[in-house]
Amino acid sequence: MIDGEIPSDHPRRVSLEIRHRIIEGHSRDVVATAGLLAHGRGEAFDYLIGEKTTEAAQMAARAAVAAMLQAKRPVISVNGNACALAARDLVRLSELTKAPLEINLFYYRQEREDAILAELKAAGAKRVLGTHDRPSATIPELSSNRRKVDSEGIFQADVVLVPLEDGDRTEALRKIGKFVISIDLNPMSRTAVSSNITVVDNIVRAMPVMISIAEELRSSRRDDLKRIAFSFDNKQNLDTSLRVIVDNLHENMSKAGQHEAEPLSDDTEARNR
Ligand code: PTJ
Repeated sequence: MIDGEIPSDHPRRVSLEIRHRIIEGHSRDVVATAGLLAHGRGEAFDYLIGEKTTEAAQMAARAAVAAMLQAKRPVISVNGNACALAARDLVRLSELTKAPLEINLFYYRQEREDAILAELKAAGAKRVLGTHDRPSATIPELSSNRRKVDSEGIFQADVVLVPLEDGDRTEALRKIGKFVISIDLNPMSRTAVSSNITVVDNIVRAMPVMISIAEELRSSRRDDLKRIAFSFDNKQNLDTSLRVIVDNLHENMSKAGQHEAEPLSDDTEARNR
């Protein structure tokens, strides 16, 4: 699909192009059917947040990268949506932070695992954990497919980055003592609320930000990284992100109010009838 069908001056071009990446990912088995719906929810929150990386997200990304760089065994969990939207960036962040990529799917099918593995390899990944031929362990707190994790990956990890995650899994990872970082456009989701650090941003924008922070911080001292990571206040971060949404809504309400107050010309009145 479909480049030619989105005019270059279309006001929603960027959002539509991202959407098409998800649709194409679905046609290649990378994205689950439910992933299309999850993306729609993300789009709605992206609209509310203003479709840009907020200052709060920038600070969360910094704390997140510091947490990954100071970790002894960081891991990046990859699902279908994350892979379709950010495969190359996931590989690059994995290299910079020495956090292996682990495929972990809610809607598991062997075809999807194969498709995601192929996509990550094509994006430059040399080693991918979580495939069916690897040693696995289970997270007892979880009943979904995601309870199965790689014995050398999430099972042993101290810090786990879970972009676009469902709430149960984040809570389960916290229960077994993992430090969880998520990327989630919805600051009210269970994932956002139960993570140690939530980057409230679109994964498409958040990943390049995290990569450039990783390039900047990667030779920092461990003590400094720890200070950045563990002094982060996620509750305040989520409150600030919600505040951005509320302010955007207020701004739009006052714009709508101005339109209402403008008298209609005769032409407009006739058209609206
Ligand atoms: O590939 P699988 O089988 O592991 O399934 C992946 C999905 C995403 C379908 C699964 O994890 C799921 O159902 O997730 P949820 O519970 O719908 O949560 C996804 C969260 O990601 C929601 O809070 C969305 O707002 C958010 N989200 C969606 N798109 C983006 C996003 N956050 C950041 N960037 C996005 N592009």
